[in-house]
Amino acid sequence: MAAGASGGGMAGGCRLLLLLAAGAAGGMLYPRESPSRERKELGGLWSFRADFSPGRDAGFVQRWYRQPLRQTGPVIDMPVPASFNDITQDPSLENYIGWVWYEKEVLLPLRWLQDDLNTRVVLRFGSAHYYSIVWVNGVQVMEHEGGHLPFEADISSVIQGSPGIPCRITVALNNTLTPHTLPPGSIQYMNDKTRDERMGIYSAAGRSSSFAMVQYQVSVVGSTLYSLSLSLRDQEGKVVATGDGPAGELKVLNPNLWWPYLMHENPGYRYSLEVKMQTQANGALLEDVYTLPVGIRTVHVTSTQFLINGRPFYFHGVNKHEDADIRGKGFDWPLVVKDFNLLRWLGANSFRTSHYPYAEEIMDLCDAYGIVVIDECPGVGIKMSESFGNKSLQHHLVVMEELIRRDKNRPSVVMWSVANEPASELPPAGYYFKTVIAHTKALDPSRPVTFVTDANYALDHGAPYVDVICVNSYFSWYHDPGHLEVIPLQLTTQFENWYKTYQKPIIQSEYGADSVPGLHSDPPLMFSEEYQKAMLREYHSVFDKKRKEYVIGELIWNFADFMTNQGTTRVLGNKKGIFTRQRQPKSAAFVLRERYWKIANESSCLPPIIKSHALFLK
Ligand code: GCB
Repeated sequence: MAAGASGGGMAGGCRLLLLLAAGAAGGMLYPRESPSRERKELGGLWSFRADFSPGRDAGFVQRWYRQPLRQTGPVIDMPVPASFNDITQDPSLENYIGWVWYEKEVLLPLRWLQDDLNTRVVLRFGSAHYYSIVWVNGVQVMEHEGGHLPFEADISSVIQGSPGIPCRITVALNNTLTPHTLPPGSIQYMNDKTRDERMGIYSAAGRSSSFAMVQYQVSVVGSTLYSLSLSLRDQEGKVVATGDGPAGELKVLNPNLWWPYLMHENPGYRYSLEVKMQTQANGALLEDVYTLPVGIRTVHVTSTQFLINGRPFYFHGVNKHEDADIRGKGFDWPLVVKDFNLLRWLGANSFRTSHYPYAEEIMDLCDAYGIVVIDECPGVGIKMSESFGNKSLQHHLVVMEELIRRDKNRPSVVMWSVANEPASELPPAGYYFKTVIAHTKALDPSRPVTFVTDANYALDHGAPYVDVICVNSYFSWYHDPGHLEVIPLQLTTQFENWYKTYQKPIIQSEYGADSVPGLHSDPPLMFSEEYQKAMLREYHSVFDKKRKEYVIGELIWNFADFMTNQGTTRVLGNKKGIFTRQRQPKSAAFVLRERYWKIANESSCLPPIIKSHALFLK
């Protein structure tokens, strides 16, 4: 199976959103309820059918979307959000690649279905991996390429005028990856009779002085004659600035800045920007209201530092995955809150969304708790030379547009990552990353841009274009396995080579070792908990020297164990977690916890912070 295909499924869930006819829908806002907006969650059990026909095309030939799915053949219950691969006991589904069909019949409130109320009904998917076609009552309403990012369509004309009839939503979903998808992939048919060697691949601006200027831009669709008013409220509900018109600046006196967790006693401060639009339709006054949380902060990169609100910020954090037992990749509130509690316990102030955008609800909590995010697009595994061609490049640009459109207003997002470990030593990588990074900066000039490299510093064609060098290395694991003693020399050399070449700050964006929980060995041998701890200590002693110079962060690989394709380096998945897949700490978690709290206490101007098991206080 191609790497990445196991993420198949409707992970982000789908949402139905009611908007007024002339609602401020530009920019595909996250569906928040307001006096003018209602929302209906569509998660839960859906009917599901995988298309096992030889060409995987029976669903299209027989037009399964024209009737209830159960009438086309056998269906099973499938929870949404979740990965369909991980739910059943059927091995043919676990490794299934191709078209699968989801369907749900929904009863909508009567007032949504009347066509004379100027209501707009929008069907929205948070994430569906990888290619989706959606029908409502047999009418195709949208098509979207790419997982992890939202897409939506106005379905008012399809459903209005027929009250009482359930709204049947049918989704055909294809998880096939090709050299031109993001992530790229390829399918390998296991019908080779010879044995050979195979490779598996895989709105805000701010300042810290006595006032801040918040720039805004509102786009309105569906009306040209409207009035817009904006008010910015602080957390006490006091209006601190007002504005009108579709673009402008709000001046905030003595602003409360958005600070990262552990850098301030009140991290994650957000104002509420209420946008009100009024218009006339058919003689009636229509009003649409949307409230956006807004943080005020600045980000700057120098040749040796990463500054948030003018103060040096050191990333002591993790890389994560949206992954858990049973559900696979799928949004889950208990898991999300557990993970944030573990981040707090650990004293982590940041994470990278390796290797794809995470659910918007997770991003909301990062904004609220002050967890700093390096927001990564699904550009993982760009290894084949054909994945650097124009077709892939154009798609990559579109994905960056979708990601920035979704997350641009988030104070927690301090940097975009356009890829993870591409084959950036290949010559076409130069033009490719120059273009992707320039496009990203043009879309969002306010944030630095990077990609995560594991290429040799002297051969990397993409590194000249990044603002921060993010480098992954697995000394004593993938390189010189079992030899912990190589770490000090190799890691020091790694940092010095990158810095002397580029004079840009460096984040160790991945380092790690697998450990099977409960496996012990002294002296430390690979896969034991002791080996993982010893590897951490060796890395940390080098970080401590270099963070006095230009190393600005360390992100452990990985926060928790996670499932992968099978392989000789995998023991029921990747075991580089410092927590198990069930979120219990391994010995390494305690080592990291001591370290992160120590760094937080050293670099904070606050009184010593007490380690706490409590929830984030909000
Ligand atoms: C890496 C990748 C990450 C893998 C990790 C590993 O370099 O970026 O996706 O999971 O190594 O443990 O193999």
